[in-house]
Amino acid sequence: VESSIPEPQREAWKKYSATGFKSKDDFQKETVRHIETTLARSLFNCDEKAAYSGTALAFRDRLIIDWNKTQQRQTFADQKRIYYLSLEFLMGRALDNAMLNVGLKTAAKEGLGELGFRIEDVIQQEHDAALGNGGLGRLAACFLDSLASLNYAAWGYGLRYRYGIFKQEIENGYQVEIPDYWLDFNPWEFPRNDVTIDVQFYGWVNKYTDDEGKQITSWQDGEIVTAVAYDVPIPGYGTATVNNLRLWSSKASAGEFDFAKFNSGEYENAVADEQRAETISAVLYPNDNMDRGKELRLKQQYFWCAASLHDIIRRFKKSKRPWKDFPEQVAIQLNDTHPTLAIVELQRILVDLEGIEWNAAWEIVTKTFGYTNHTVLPEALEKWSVPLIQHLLPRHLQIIYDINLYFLQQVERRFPKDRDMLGRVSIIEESQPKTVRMAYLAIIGSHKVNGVAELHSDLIKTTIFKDFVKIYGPDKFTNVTNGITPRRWLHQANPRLSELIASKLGSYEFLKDLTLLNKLENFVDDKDFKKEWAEIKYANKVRLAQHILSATGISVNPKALFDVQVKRIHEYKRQQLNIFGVIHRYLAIKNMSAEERKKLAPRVSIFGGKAAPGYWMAKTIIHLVNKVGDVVNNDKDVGDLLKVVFIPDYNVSKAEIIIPASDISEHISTAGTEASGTSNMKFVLNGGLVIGTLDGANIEITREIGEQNVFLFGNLSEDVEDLRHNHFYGNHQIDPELNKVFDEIKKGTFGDEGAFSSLVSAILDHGDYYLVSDDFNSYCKTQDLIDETYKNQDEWVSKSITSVARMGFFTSDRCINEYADSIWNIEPLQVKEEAEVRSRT
Ligand code: OAK
Repeated sequence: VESSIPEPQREAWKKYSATGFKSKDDFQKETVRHIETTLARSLFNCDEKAAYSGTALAFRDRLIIDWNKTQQRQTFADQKRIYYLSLEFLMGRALDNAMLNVGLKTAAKEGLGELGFRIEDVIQQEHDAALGNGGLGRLAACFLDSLASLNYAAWGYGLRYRYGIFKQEIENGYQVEIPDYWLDFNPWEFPRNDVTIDVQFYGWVNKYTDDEGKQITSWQDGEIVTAVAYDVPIPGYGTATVNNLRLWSSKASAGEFDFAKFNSGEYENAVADEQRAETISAVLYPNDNMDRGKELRLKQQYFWCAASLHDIIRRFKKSKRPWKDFPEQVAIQLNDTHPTLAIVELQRILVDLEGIEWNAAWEIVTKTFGYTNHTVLPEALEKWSVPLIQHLLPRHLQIIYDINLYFLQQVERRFPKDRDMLGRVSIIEESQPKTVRMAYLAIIGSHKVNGVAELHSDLIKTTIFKDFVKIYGPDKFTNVTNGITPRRWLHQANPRLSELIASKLGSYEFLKDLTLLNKLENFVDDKDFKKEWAEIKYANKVRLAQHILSATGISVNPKALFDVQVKRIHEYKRQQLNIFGVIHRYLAIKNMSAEERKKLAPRVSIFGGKAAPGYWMAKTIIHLVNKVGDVVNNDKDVGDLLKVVFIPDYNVSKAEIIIPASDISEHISTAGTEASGTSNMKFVLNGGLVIGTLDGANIEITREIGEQNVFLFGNLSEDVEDLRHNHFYGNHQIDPELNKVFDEIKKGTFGDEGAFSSLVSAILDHGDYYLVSDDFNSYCKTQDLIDETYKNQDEWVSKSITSVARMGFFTSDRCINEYADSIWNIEPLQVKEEAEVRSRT
């Protein structure tokens, strides 16, 4: 390609081609230039916001150079690419990450200092990119970081929501939702106005025979909405790879914006059409682990799948390869069932538009897709109503029925005697109205299905998908235990700990190979090291205490044990168990003598997390936490012994402050309900200990770091069914200590008891589905054990160091390599520039 350009032109380009800054001076020059010209500000009106903008623009320029080169390199290499389709990418802030990944944070820090700014203040000006709800979206963000850091040729595809997850405020103890408009200044995205794809909705299916006698199926007369690409550069750590995250924004198609209407004076109608189109990518649905089945959500899903697939195919076609090579060039990973329509869309393109025979097309499809399941909760499994799909995507519904027909024929041949099997595994549920079971469609259309932690992967094979194991055999199902990126969750969030570790290990190489942490075990008895370790935790707690004071007005003692539970609020995650435990502790303190009180380790119970706006129980839990806080925090008998704090608006950038400051974090879901959990990994990697049930990745964390370093409690997942049964048939006694907690709530100690009656009666009257009462006693006893253990600080710090040393397995780098190996069949691209040493600080 390059040789087709005449020599003189090439020379001229090369001479002026951007190289990017490499020093403090160049960074300052670029930043000041952006502030003065791009932003039209000066020394005299440059506030922190402008300093952030200038810095971000300078780093953005720096990234673009490597980004362009990466894209060129990947095109020339002509190898297989990975496409990660996710409706959520919970990225958080980008600037700090960009600085660290290109190895120029120190230069920026000094440079900004000389210009009169503290780098921490500048970094904090950035608005979080909060295009996700929780675990699933944040996992996608960690994966992008690992894919780039490991030099895989990978693209993320998502939606460019105008509004991310809502901002949470607390008023009188209640959650209030505020829209998150985040695009006022976003230097990290590049609108590609020339990269557009027209997506069709509605219309009807025309089947006919053409003049040459060919059967034609055409989906026609639909409404067209245009997808416009916005690209976000994803830098790898310590490598020249900068991958791409492509987010689609919807707008009225040029044809659709009705100029006839416009000219005939129907201005408002013309504008209304335009707004309807733009609505598709306007807002992220704020439900975590919950399916709501809204028409606009289905529109979002198809819009995004269709745009992404057409884009992928356009790229594939440039290689001029035959269609059968498609799965050798393209691997598409479905992040849960949200992108399942991509399976149907690819089959439609191959059969209807490319004229490929059904079976040959279907082979291409199934070789291309992999499906990751992220939950077994029934209320989260997507089911779309057949009439809705019929209306919105008539051709796709036909194809779904055909896929189902061929699948069921195959099943019938294999299992002629199992008469119920067909009904059980059918993609179509014979309900009123009929629904499409998206998980079944995803399994049938993929070559691999994976869960996200060992227990979870076993559970999907033995419960919700067990018939499919019979049909396809066990090899189609696999496990890839989740991981987290140590760049953001150790190096960026906890720079002092990262530095201390590097000083002992001799380099920052552990950030690329996390198993190197195991060398820390050599220092578990090193007094000075332990002292520094403890000092860093303390400093992080001081920082969090400052945040708590400014966000809530509550003053907490950083010497107290910080007990943290931050995650989406959900009954299955059991924040109610935690707050009942806190009330139990409060009552115990009230009953203690002065002597006994002296012996107790002071504690701060910290909660954070958003409730879905329509999830009443979750909102009630938030309300109770805040009301308990009001009482406990103002009780003179209690003083510093117990504080209860709800940190508003938990998000990625708050997590970066909260996680490094925890002594104990809570991962206490009903066994078998939390697919993996990933914050458990982040807390342990930052030297916090955990209290947890034998659920999700807690089990593997325990295996890696040792049982003596984890506070486990509660019933096992294999007992859950029987326990629920006992509740149902009245064979169950409520723990007397828990009853005392309920009595206190009913007495009105925490305000109007009616406000919390639903929480109490879920347990007393409605079968206690999440088994709070079954686990309460063991939970409280384990909390007492934590109090005892914390008193021996020396032992505590040893546990902390040992645990960190053994966390190597939980890097998302390991996880991505497993996907590459067992699902995508792809190797990383060699990157020469990697030899160029980057300072990495
Ligand atoms: C969200 C919407 C639909 C289905 C699942 C989710 C989700 O966030 N699941 C979470 O995925 C994480 C990443 O795999 C897991 O760590 C969490 O346990 C799981 O709840």
